[in-house]
Amino acid sequence: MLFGERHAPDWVSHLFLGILMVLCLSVGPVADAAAPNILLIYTDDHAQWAVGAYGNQEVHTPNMDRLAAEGMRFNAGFTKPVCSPSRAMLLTGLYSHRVGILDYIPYGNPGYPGTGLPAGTPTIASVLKSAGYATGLVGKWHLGYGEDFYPEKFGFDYAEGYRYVAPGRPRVRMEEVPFLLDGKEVAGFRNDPQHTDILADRAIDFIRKNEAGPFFLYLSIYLPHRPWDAVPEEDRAHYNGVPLTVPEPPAGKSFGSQKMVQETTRTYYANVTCADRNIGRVLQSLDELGIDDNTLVIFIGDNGYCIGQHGLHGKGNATFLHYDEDGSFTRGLGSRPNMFDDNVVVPFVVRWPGVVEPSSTSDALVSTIDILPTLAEVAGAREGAELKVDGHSLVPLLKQEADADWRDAYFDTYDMLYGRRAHMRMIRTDRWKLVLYRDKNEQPLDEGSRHELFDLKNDPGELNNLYGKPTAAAAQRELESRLEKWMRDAEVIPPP
Ligand SMILES: [Ca+2]
Repeated sequence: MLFGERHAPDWVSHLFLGILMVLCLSVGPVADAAAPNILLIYTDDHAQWAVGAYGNQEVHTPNMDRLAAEGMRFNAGFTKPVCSPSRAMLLTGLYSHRVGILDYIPYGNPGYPGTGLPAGTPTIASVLKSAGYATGLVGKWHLGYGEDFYPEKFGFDYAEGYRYVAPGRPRVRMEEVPFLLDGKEVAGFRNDPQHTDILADRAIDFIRKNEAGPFFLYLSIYLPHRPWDAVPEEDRAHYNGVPLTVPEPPAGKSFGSQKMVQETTRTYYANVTCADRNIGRVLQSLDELGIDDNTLVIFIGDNGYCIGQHGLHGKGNATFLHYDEDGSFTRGLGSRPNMFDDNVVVPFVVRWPGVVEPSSTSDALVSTIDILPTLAEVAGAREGAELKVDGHSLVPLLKQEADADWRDAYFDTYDMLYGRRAHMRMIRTDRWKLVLYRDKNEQPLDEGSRHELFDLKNDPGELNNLYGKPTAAAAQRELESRLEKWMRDAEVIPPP
């Protein structure tokens, strides 16, 4: 050995210093040593009523319940009632109309081509990356198909498990779009009963590789979105032969078969439980690595779901629930665009050890648009703090600060573009919900009877429409005025 470590000449240490400085410059900012890891879990089409921690005694969700027991459960966490706009809001902190994503993004629809997150849009991933985080996506993306919309273009160092359209690939049917997994295209992945287990394996692998932290992992689980066949038997076993509580049909209506509503609910719960079991595996990996105390975990559903509530099956673009005599679900009764709470208020839980009081709850009106500013603050990300977003940091609520100033009304839109068209504009307070149906030029429809006003204090099920009724006239006037003002302020744009 020419140079012992203790006797290295000065030029060697200078050389090393130089190399270190170059390395520091090339890897970008170094994260604050105290910045926690962030695990953001997003389930798909997951109703708040299908989580034990929200009072359902029949669904088996011990791991979601654990997160609520160790963290804060938000009872009024809002999002969009369908996939793509919900994901746009979550990742950008903006109302989704600001990035041109109004409804779910279908693949290959000639009337709606090239839709996705606009190039250069800052996201949670790009903000945290700028603060020195390793960033990863495992699972569903649904913010555009093809090269222009790869997650890597929006701040993710690593992404897999999403529908992947290779450069130059000819258009194929939606069902035939392959998934990217381990650098390879995988056909039919979504129909593999093990697919959620495989995604959890990949998530655990990412966590292990980045255990030194800080990391941001967006674990976007495909369940309990249909198709519902792709679930291992062990997850179904919780419900075999167990009678389940299901909604009654609305007065004067029939579901055709109450037994089938039970069967549908049973299958849905099995999918929820598969998601839950795999969330448990990922949480356990944090425990085993000893980094659970330094990892902030957020669990949210991307939109809610109805199986019989309001006589519907589905979400913001739900169809009327009815089974034919042979037991098959019929769509012949048409769709019902809506912004019912069952579809826009979702499971919303934050576990942040040492900061959030275990088993705490909040009734504040919060939203997925609040997640980016929250995480920017938690990570000390300067870029995030300077971004103009629609949401607000949840940190004062999470710390239960007595003087936390919070919104007293939540506003949002949903534009249903496929099947039936509908353009809904909503204001929701603790007590009231007003939904105005606009035409494409932002004028109220002539048939004002479609508008909805619900007194949630006396009618939490949103069954009794008070719009135009003299008893609610004062509330209606005030809500309409606030909603009109918000629409101007938030630049709600006419749909295409
Ligand atoms: Ca969804």
